[in-house]
Amino acid sequence: MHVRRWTRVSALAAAGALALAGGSNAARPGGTSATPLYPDVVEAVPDHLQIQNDHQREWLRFTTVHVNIGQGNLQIRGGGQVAPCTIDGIDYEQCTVATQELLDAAGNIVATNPAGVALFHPEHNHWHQSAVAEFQIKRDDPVTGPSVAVGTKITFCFVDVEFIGTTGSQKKTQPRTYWECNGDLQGLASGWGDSYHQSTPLQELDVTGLEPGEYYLTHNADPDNHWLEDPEGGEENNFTWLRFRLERNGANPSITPLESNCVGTYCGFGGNP
Ligand SMILES: [Ca+2]
Ligand SMILES: [Ca+2]
Ligand SMILES: [Cu+2]
Repeated sequence: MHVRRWTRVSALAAAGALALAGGSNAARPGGTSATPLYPDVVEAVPDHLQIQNDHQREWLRFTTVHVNIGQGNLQIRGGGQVAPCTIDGIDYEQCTVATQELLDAAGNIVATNPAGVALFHPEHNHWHQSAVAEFQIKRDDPVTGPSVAVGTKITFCFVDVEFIGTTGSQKKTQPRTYWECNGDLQGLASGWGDSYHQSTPLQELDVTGLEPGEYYLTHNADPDNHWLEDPEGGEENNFTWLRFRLERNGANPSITPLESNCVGTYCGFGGNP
């Protein structure tokens, strides 16, 4: 996997630049009649659920897949400056301003949108986008039930890994477009999914001592709304859940997936090895 390291510029100047990430990076006013094609990010049903024991803790590990079912690519460009930052309570040495670029059918950039911060992730050794999804385990009800485990919003390198269409002609019109975990340009093309296997560091929630019973593993894509998605429902379909049973019959707890609220052909894309 390609890794690009940035030279850190003056920490003070860059920190000032990064502080702008919150809101002043305003969308470019039109000036063109071109219509953007919007991405629409959704979560496949998490798969490969498994309990791992590590240093007296029990971790629920799972594979996640983000899928772009929209007409347009999700394209994110880094800001150029690199400086330390803190995201959701975690300090990172190298961060850069991220900007979503909306493309028209011809591939021209017709609008931009502030997309938070991208960071160099030392454990994965490549660049990630921040707040890609948030995972929780809930009891009783997937929306209103009490949380029994809450993960830090996950950060992720976007690349096109799995094509969700079924025919070769579909693939010709939706080609693989993004394949490097760069800080300066990442994305998820229309019709493509990107996965992190459950063996990847941080694909986990702490379930130490959780009593036997049924629970919901919930996934919320784009929890900080960094990305403009399809105005026709694309912002409303980001929440999915999987109900599962946890049993403790031996030394190690076991997990049985039960059902999900996910509908659509993309739901099963967590199942690849
Ligand atoms: Ca969506
Ligand atoms: Ca969004
Ligand atoms: Cu990574």
